[in-house]
Amino acid sequence: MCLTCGCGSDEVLIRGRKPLNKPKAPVSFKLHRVEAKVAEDTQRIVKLEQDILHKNDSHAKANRELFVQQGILTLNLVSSPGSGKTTLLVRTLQALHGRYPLAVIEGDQQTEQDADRIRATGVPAVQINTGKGCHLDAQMVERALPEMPSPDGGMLFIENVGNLVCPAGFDLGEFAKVVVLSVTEGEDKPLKYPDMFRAADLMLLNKCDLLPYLSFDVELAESYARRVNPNIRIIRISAVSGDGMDEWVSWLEEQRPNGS
Ligand SMILES: Nc1nc2c(ncn2[C@@H]2O[C@H](COP(=O)(O)OP(=O)(O)OP(=O)(O)O)[C@@H](O)[C@H]2O)c(=O)[nH]1
Ligand SMILES: [Mg+2]
Repeated sequence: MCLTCGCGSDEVLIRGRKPLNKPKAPVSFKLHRVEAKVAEDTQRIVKLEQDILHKNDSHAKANRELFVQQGILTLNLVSSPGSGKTTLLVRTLQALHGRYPLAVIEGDQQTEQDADRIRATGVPAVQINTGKGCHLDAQMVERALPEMPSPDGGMLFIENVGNLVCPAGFDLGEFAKVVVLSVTEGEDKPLKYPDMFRAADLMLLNKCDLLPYLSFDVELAESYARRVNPNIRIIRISAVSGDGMDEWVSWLEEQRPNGS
């Protein structure tokens, strides 16, 4: 259980254990007391998780209402650290600059480096540092919004903290989650971290320029993503070479409230 983020699970499964030796003595009274205490703690933790998610959902609802009112297409970019979210965003903003009002919220545990990279494109960016936190939540986004010009009628990109687990559970009020998987991470990530790929509408398979140097099997990775989420759309892309950028930009434009 991660109390920092409330992403704990009661579905923990430990595989490949040695068979347990049956205790010779009957189960002691002490063991019953330990079991009762564990059950009580589990109940308390589940309640805490429910409270955290309930509170998050009410802020997410308020954010979503605001985005709809102001005609802002908001995307939540999620991935492992280093898959290329900021590099992709910089290139995307360059492609969209001057066509729509744009803004970015950056999430990292520490530093303002990603927000600085975004600002260098001329697009306003607010950096949220989560400290020990491993994801953004809806209240953080709500607090960041008044700190920059609202991109009314345009697009707001939220780059989540690099983490393929916790951000899956937190609605920020976005229109859709976009998961970035880079080809250096291995094909198996959709199967190992299914919640994230299930929560996303689109997967950007990034760093495709590196494929000639790797043994990464693109079809296999895509079939794994579709196994956990049959409706996921996939775009092969490279933030460095620019391949796939046109398809990604078209996808973004199709998602706008008036679809252009
Ligand atoms: N070859 C190649 N490198 C890339 C591509 N996209 C990003 N990179 C490199 O990958 C590294 C990480 O990129 P970032 O954009 O900082 O990744 P990120 O997902 O924003 O990282 P965090 O914010 O730390 O989670 C940098 O060295 C980028 O230059 C790509 O398409 N191809
Ligand atoms: Mg980044």
